[in-house]
Order: sequence, then C-alpha cells, then structure tokens
Amino acid sequence: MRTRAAVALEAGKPLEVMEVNLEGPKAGEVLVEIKATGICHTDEFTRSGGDPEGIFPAILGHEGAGVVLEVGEGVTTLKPGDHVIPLYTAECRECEYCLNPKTNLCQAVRATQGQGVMPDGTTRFSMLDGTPIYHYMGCSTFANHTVLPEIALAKVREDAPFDKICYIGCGVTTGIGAVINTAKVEIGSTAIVFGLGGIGLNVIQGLRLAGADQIVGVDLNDDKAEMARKFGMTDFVNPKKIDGDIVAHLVELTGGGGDYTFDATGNVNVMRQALESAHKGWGESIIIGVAGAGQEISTRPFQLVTGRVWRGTAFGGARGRTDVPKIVDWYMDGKIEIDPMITHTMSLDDINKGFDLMHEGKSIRAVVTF
Ligand code: NAD
Ligand code: AHE
Ligand code: ZN
Repeated sequence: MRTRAAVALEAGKPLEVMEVNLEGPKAGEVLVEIKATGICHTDEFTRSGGDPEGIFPAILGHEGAGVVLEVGEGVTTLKPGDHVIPLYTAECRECEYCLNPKTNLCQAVRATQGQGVMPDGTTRFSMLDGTPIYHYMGCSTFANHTVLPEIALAKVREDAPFDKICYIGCGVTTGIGAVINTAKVEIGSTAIVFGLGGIGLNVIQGLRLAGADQIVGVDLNDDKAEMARKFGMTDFVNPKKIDGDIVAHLVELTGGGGDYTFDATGNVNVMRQALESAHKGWGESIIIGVAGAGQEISTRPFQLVTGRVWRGTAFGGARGRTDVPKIVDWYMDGKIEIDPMITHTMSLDDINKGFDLMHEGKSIRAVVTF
C-alpha cells in the first residue's frame, strides 16, 4: 500500500512529508493506522544527528496511538479494529529480561529495532523509487500507517481519545514510571526535578501521586514554572537567576538534598548537578534524559562513597503490554492528567512546526493528528 509519512532524509534536515510504500505485515507483525503521535525530544535528538543509533532515511516518531488494520500470520493477541499504543520497549513475556522482575528491557526485538528493521532483518517502508526507508525505535509513528511486531503493541480501551493517549506511548509513562517503578518514591519524600518539559512535568505528576511533600522544579525557562505548579511543583529554581552554585542552593532549599532527584534534560552537566544535589547517605538520582553521541557523565566517586546512588530508567521501567493499558485507565478515571500538557495539535504537513515549538521552548507536547 501507499501511505503518507514525514521522512528524515538526512541528519539535521527538516522532515519531508511524502507518499511512501508500505508492505503488509509479515508473520508476527501487525499493520496499524496511526491516528495521533506526539513529538518527543528523543525524536529531535535523532533527527539532529546526535543519536549513535541514528540511521537515515528513516521515519521517526515513537509516541503514537492507532487502530489495527491487519494482522500477519500467527498473530493471536490482536485483531483488526483493536485500539493500540506502539511500544518502543516491547514485552515478549518470554525472554531472559522479561522473566527477570528487575528490568523492563525486553530484548526480543531490540537488536533489529536498533538497526531500523523488522525482526526478519528487512524494512517495510520504501520510497516510491524503491529506496528502503528505516523504521525508528520499532515504531515509526510519523506515518499514517506503520507495521510493528505484535509484542510491541499494547491493546487499550476503545473509548480513550487517540490525540491524548498517544502521549502515554512515551512521555507520560516515562515520567510517572520513573517515580513509581524506578525510584519507588515514598510518601513524604523530597524531590528535585531538572527539566520541566514533556517528561519532567510527568515526573512531577508522578511525585504528587506518590505523595512527595516537597517537589522542586529546575528549568532555565521561567515559562515552564506555571504548568509545573499546576501538576504539583512546590518550589521553582531558575539556575540563571540564583547567586552562586546551583547544587549548594538546592541542598539548602531541601534541607540537605533531595531524597530523589531526576534529570529530564539530557544534559550531562545537569546530570552531575542532579546526582550531587541528592541527599548524602541515601539520595537517589535517576537519569531519564538521553545524551548525545560521545557525551559522558562524571562526578567524584566520593559522591557515591557517601551514599548517593545513580540510576537510569528507560520507558519509566514500564512493561508496555501490561502497564500501558492501566495508565490509559488512570487517565480515563481522572487519576492522572494529560490534556493541559498537550499545548499544540497540528497536521502531518506542519510537523516541522512542532519541532520549532520545542526548540523555542513554547510547547510541552505538540501532537500530530491524522
Ligand atoms: P523537552 O524539550 O520537552 O524538555 C526539556 C526541558 O529541559 C525544557 O523545559 C528545557 O528548558 C529544560 N532544560 C534544558 N537545559 C536545561 C538546563 N541546563 N537546566 C535546566 N533545565 C534545562 O524534552 P522532553 O521531551 O521532556 O525530554 C527530556 C529528555 O528526556 C530528553 O533528553 C529526551 O530524549 C529524554 N527522554 C528519555 C526517555 C527515557 O525512556 N529514558 C523517554 C523520553 C524522553
Ligand atoms: N539510541 C540512543 C539511546 C536512546 C535511548 O536511550 N532511548 C531510551 C528511550 S528515549 C524515549 O524517548 C530507551 O528506551 N533506551 C533503552 C533502549 O534499549 O534503547 C543511543 O545512545 O544509542
Ligand atoms: Zn520519547
């Protein structure tokens, strides 16, 4: 079939919206009509050329929601008409990783996913002249139709709006999951969140759910504070507007440092600040942000010797097929909020405006609807 997609032809170039070829689903695969997709900073990270796994031409996008149109041979858990959220972290429920309760990093399709192909080693997308186009994070939601492995789709309830629940495909689950699954924040905790964008705001909403008492937000952009306060932030710090060292300032503000700190910026210097503003003796710092090729984190080992812990989280530690439908329920039951964070909605033709808004710091989430 043919479908319309925003194609990243080369690193650093705007996406180009065009007709592309899409082959139908092979064994174990599913054809999905994408109804909506969010634009996450990770899409920009890859588009810009900062991703060591970046491969072009590719159809980016990993925060989608849609409807199953067709299933390949052997698919048993999904049927045409089912509503689904694509998962960049699959859940096969059989591999060594799925069977270990300490991780959500299913490896069943991870190797081929990183090479931009389906598990059989080939791509379903191509240009009209036959040039292959690579998949992205196994999802490629910047296309009106896409093909995914069955194990990379969460089946969700049919009354949930696509243009909101697409955000559960990455930002909402990552932020809330970092608090609940990875940090396991206790009632009454003190927390510091660096970066109040599409991920950081969901960390804040997760902290409120978990019953944290003090929730400090840190961002270079003052405009991010208002929304963060609505989601539970108790104190805001703009590092450009304080005298002296940001770490010392945060340690004083929190009476010794955060029980939990989170990096949602992707900046390795901020990751160090987050670790060092965690409380001596027990503070845990969770890295969510994704850093560009060649960048490394550093700190004095003494920071760890004296009890601070550095951790990371992917997709908020969530097991997608199991946890994503529950998070959709939380949204539909009013337990979590999504709507105010979707600040802009646009058509596929305007997708590059979504990236511009992110760069300008004007959007939290821009969502493309088909
Ligand atoms: P975003 O652009 O919406 O938000 C980033 C925020 O960080 C912005 O508000 C920006 O002003 C702020 N910021 C930038 N530099 C800063 C600094 N030096 N100090 C304080 N604040 C600063 O991006 P997002 O979509 O929220 O993504 C955030 C990060 O999380 C990205 O690196 C993204 O790739 C990563 N991410 C990781 C996962 C995961 O599973 N680990 C999932 C989704 C996104
Ligand atoms: N390809 C990059 C790493 C990118 C990365 O860390 N991705 C996160 C999800 S970001 C979603 O917005 C993730 O899940 N990582 C675990 C995994 O298996 O990819 C690189 O540095 O090579
Ligand atoms: Zn993402």
